[in-house]
Amino acid sequence: MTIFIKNGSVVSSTGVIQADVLIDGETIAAVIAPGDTSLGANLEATADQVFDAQGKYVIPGGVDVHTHMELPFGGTFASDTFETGTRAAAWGGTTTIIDFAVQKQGERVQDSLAAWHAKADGQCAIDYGFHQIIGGVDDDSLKAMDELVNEGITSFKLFMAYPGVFYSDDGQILRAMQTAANNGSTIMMHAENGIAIDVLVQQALAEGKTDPRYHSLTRPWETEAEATNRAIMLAKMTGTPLYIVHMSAKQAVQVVQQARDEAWNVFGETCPQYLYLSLEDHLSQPGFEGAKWVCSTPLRSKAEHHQEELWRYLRTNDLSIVSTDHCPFCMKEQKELGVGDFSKIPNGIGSVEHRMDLIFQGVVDGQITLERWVEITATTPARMFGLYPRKGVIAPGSDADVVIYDPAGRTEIGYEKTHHMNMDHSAWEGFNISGHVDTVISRGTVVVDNNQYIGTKGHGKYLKRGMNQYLV
Ligand code: DUC
Ligand code: ZN
Ligand code: ZN
Repeated sequence: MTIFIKNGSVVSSTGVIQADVLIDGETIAAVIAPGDTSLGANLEATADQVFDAQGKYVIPGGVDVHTHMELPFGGTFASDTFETGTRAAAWGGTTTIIDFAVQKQGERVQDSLAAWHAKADGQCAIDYGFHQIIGGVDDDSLKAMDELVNEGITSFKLFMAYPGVFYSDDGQILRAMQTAANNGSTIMMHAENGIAIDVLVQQALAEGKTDPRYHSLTRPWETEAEATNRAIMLAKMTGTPLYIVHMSAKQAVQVVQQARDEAWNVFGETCPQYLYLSLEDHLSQPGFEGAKWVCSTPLRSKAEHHQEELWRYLRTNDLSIVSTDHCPFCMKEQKELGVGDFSKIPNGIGSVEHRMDLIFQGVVDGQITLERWVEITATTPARMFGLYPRKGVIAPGSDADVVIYDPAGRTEIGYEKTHHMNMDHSAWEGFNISGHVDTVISRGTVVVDNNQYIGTKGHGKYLKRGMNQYLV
């Protein structure tokens, strides 16, 4: 099967060129400049399928390195399965996800990984890999980290938040970081001071402050900045690369910036919700509506100008990646668990379908360049998590994960409109994007075209990953 994409503007992290793209089987066969007939003059005529991308961008499929399909959380499970979540991702131009296998205290890491394979294998519409959450750092789980690296799981997430659930203390973090430094893997950190947050939460509840907005007010920016600094210093002691997930506070990113200025291997990630949504406009909506936007780290105050600063840090590469932290919960029977007590609202927002569009809007708004859009949503995620150049770039030999994106199109995001995630609402209701995902190709198979999903469950393959390619 060959596919010929003609007349498009092929976008990479380093530039935009007019070129045709030839796909042969599952990989990119050639990127052909206008007038270059060295591969034959008649490629279009002999191709099995032809797309005319005149006036459109041809980009590598999105790589979302932070999703939580079926995550057990707060007495329930994230509402997307690997089947529904990866289908929604495909709709939105994402062709690779990396999800988190979850080990809790007392569980064998290898068993938790097997459980994640059991959930995902044979279910996915697009390719997928795993990070491993270590929720119980002990001799056995540290040993397992070495084993997993040999199986292509090269990143481990620890939590400084959620005491009694996923939380690791500083000694545990240090030991896990020493192990990672030794085996070459990357530590991913949920950097919030969970011990302090728990005190603030109990005090708020005792004062009758139960509405969803108190979720943010009990997780002030200091709890994120303090934990970020502590994580960086612990990582510095061990020499392990450190990737701070879902950053929302500008003060915390400033700490990352300082470490990067020292050429330490510290990297920051943010998510679309922190670039667009706020405490005032979303989390503070009347009644229980704000529960839709309860996630951690929390949405922050618009008045404090975090959003502008996060965009700026994306331009300066102090934030390297935008992923979603896709963790969807329905209002009914899930978010509702926290009626009358914000601390019982399951934490998470569903965005896996909308990341490429939402960040393209940043290009339209002049926040980032076209090249930077591709870099922070596809190329850097692939390089940071050992998938490059198989993923994240349109180049001969790379997997044929390609999106044809129409900058003249429109995408009206909303539950009744573009929504394919397994949720009963959209956190992005009413967002209108100046751009549209027209065609999505996953490893040489067209999975979305003409506003139709034509992919199949089980097409997506498990990805064994290499090491972080950004280390200095
Ligand atoms: N944050 C969320 O919003 N959901 C799941 C876990 C997390 O860290
Ligand atoms: Zn987290
Ligand atoms: Zn997460």
